[in-house]
Amino acid sequence: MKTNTLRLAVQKDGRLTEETLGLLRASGLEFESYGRKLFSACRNFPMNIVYVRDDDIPSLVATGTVDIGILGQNVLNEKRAEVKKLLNLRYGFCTLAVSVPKESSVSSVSDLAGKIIATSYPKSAARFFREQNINVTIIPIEGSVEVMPSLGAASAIVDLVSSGSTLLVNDLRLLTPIYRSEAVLIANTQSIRANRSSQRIRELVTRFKSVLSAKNCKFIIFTAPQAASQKLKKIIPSLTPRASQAQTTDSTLEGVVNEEAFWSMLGRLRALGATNIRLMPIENSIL
Ligand code: PRT
Ligand code: ZN
Repeated sequence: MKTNTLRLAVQKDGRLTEETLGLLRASGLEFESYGRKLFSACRNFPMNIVYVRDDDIPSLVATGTVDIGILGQNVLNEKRAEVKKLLNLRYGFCTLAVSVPKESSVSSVSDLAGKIIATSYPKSAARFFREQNINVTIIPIEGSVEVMPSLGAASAIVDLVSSGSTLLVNDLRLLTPIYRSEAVLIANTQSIRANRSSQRIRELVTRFKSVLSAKNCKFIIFTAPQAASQKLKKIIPSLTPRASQAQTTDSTLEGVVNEEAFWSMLGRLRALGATNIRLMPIENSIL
C-alpha cells in the first residue's frame, strides 16, 4: 500500500458493506472488491479501500492508520473517538432504542429503575439512563441481546431497531428511542488539514454529495400544450422547454423532479395535457 495514497476504511462484511461499495462505485471509483482480503486499490483515484470490522473504524481513523472511514453513527456514538464527521450518507438507517417484553408492566423508562438492561451498546445505554436520572444495572452482551428478557436475564434491552421484526419475533415492544443512526463518513482530524490528503478528501466529499443529491431526483421529459406551460411550471419549477422546437401548439418540457413527489403530481400533469411522460435516472447532480 503506497503511503501517499488516501486510505478509507469500510466494513468488511456486514449490513453496510454493499451500500458502501455501491456509493463508492456510483461516485466513479473503480476497484475490485471480490475476496476483500485486506484492501483494494482504486484504479482511477489515489485511494486504498481497507476492509475491517466496523467496531475498529473509529480508532483506525482517530489514530491516523486510515484517513477516512464509513460506519454507522451508532458505532461512533458508542466509541466516542476523536474524529471529524464529514457527511451523513443516507443509508443504514436504524434507531437505538429501549425495548421491553410485550407483556411487561413497564410503561415508561422510569419504571426500569433498579432493573437489569442487556445491551451491546453499554456506553450509549449508560449515558441515556444517566441523563434520565434512572439507576439501572447494564450488562454488556455481544450478540442475541433480544433473547435476554425471555431468558430472565434482563427486564429490558437497548438495541438497534430497523424494521421492528426482531422485536416482533421475540415478543418485545419498543419503549423509547434513544437516537437515530445512519451511515456516516468520518475523517482523521490531521488528514483533513494535511496537504497530502485534504484536497482528495474534499473531492471525495463532493463526489458523495453529488451522488446523494441525485439519488432521489429523476430527470423528467414530456409533451404538453404550450398554453399549459405556466401552470405546469407551478407544479415543477425546474421545467424548461427543449431548445429549437418546431412551431406547434405542443412543446417538449424537461426538468428535475423528486421521485416520491412525482407520483403524487402525475394526475395534475395529465389533467393539464402532459403526454409521453418519461422519467430517467440522474447519475450525478453537482450543484
Ligand atoms: O462484523 P462487524 O463487527 O463489522 O459487523 P456487526 O455485526 O457489528 O454489524 P452489522 O453488519 O450487523 O451492522 C452494521 C451497521 O448497520 C450497524 O452498526 C448499524 O449502523 C447498521 N444497521 C442498520 C443495523 C441495523 N440496521 C439493524 N437492524 N445494525 C444492526 N441491526 C440489527 C439489530 O442489532 C437487531 O439485531 O438487526 C436487528 C433488528 O433489525 P430489525 O429489522 O428486525 O428491526
Ligand atoms: Zn461490529
